[in-house]
Amino acid sequence: MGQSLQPEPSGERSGGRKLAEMAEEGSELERGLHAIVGSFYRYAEGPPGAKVLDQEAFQTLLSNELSHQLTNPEDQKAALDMFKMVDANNDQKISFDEYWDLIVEICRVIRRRHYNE
Ligand SMILES: [Ca+2]
Repeated sequence: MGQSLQPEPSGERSGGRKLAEMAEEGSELERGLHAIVGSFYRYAEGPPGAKVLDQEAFQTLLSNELSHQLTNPEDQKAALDMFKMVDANNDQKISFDEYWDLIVEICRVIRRRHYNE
């Protein structure tokens, strides 16, 4: 509440705690955006700047975080098909950009289902 959009003092930028606090205090949309990004990093592994989801991590994310959006998240074959579809460059890993494309697709489905557009 009452927070301005002024840049934070540089010393406080690096800490993840500030981000976590913002995620709790923000609007519904802001919290949702934090949840989208945070969900990827909760399951992704690898060096900073190159974190990815392997097939197992992707499947865990699907069943833990997206079970109501997908027809059959527990179905191994369906999850594998989904993995192949989302893995656009076919390197057997899901990058943040590929994950983002999945989120966009899910948003389109939500729009169709709930707003009939
Ligand atoms: Ca990939």
